[in-house]
Amino acid sequence: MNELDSLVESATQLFAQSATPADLENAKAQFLGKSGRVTELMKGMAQLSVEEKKSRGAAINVAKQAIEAALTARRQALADAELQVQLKAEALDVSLPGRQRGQGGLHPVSLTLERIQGIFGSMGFDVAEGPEIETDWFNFTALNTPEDHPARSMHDTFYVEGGTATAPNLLRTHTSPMQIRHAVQHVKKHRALIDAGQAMPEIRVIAPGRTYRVDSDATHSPMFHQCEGLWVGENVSFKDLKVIFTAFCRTFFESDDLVLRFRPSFFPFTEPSAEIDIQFQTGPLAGRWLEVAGSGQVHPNVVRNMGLDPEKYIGFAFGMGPDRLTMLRYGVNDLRLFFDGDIRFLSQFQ
Ligand code: 2NM
Repeated sequence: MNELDSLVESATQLFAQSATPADLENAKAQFLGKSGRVTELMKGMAQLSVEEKKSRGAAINVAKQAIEAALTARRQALADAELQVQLKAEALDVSLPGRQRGQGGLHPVSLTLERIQGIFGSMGFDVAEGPEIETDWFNFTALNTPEDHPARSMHDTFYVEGGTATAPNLLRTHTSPMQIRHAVQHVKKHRALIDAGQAMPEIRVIAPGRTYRVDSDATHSPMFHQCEGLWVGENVSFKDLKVIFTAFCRTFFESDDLVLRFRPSFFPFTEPSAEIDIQFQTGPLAGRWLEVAGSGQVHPNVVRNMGLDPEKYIGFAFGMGPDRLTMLRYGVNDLRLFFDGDIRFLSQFQ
């Protein structure tokens, strides 16, 4: 191999060993730069004759062009490689499934409220919803709760700013105030009938919603749900309460042999009053008495506050906790899980 061929070969080799464009440009300078090997060869022709210069010059030029071609090829190869790396890094996997829009769902307690409304709706009950900030009158006084009753203290009830004889200033501690509001509306609507001594259409209503008490542990949340029921007419009895509430519990828990127990109790707004316990005959809770509601015959003072004559109108009322019903139905043992907002817990009820 002659001197020029080996020069081309060593240039090509050095270019091939250059791993980056910067290395390659350094390698280029060694051959084609101002004091590079090719330039040196050109300078070395100074003493040659014209004829010799011609042939030597042509040969050097061939070698120079070969080196330039090798350089161009290597530049292109490095650029291609760099592009491949970049493409790989920025690759978009079009086979990946797209980001799904999450499927929402109802909160387990909302599912229970819907269930309660459906069952009582099928038995002819209206649904009444109203304010969560109430007046002292609707929340306590109208419900025959005495001025010195502990529930009225700041230890048990959340009071808000303001508040006059009529302005709302407490967070309702139960949904019974809504029963009074509904009854008053109903009586107003049928006033003429009532005054003419004719039969008023019965009041049959449930009041579901959020309620608030100063209380917080595994079984009490400062915000909880209630659903109260009211049935008032001229001929409504405790027997009707037993029939209605038994049918409700058996339907709600999908258990035909579920047994109820009415245990004497006390509420300011009912007389007589009873706690309602249920007992499953089968399943994980079988045999235990579980308290699910309070109930009673509406107190004459409360009937009067509805705008009705307690000598003529009688009724029963009950109040239950949808949160507790949800815990029993699904076997949840900590009430706080419902209100922590953890989607991993809540999504199990969809
Ligand atoms: C309960 C227990 C017993 C109740 C009473 C009334 C009203 F408006 F008629 F006075 N509504 N709800 C009642 C009665 C609520 O909850 C444990």
